[in-house]
Amino acid sequence: MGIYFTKAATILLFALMTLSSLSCSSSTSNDIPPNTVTMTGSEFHPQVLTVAKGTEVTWLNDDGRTHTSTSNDGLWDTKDITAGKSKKTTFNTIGSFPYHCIYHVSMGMTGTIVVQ
Ligand SMILES: [Cu+2]
Repeated sequence: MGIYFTKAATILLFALMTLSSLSCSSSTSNDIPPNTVTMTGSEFHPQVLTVAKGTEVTWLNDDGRTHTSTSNDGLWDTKDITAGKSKKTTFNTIGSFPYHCIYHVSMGMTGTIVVQ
C-alpha cells in the first residue's frame, strides 16, 4: 500500500510540474509599456503618437545623451530626462500637440502627440 501511494504521488507531482512549466513558457515579456515615445538617435519614436484622452504617455530615453519633451505651446515640460530614464505626461485635452527636445530641436528632434 505504501509503495503504491508513493508511485501515485510521484506521477501527480510530475504532472503538476509539467503543467506549471507549460504555463510559464507561454508568457512573452515586453518591457516597453504602451503609449511610450522612445528617444533614440536624437529622434522621437514614433514621431507622431495618437492616444485616447486621459492617456499617460511615457517618454523613455533609450539614448546616450540627455533629452527633454517640451511642448511647443508651453503645455508641459519634462525637463531633463537622462540616459536610461523615463518620465510621464498625462493628456486630458483633445487636440494635436507638437513638442521638441530643447537640446536637439535644431537637429530636427520634434514630435507630435495627437489626443482623440
Ligand atoms: Cu534631445
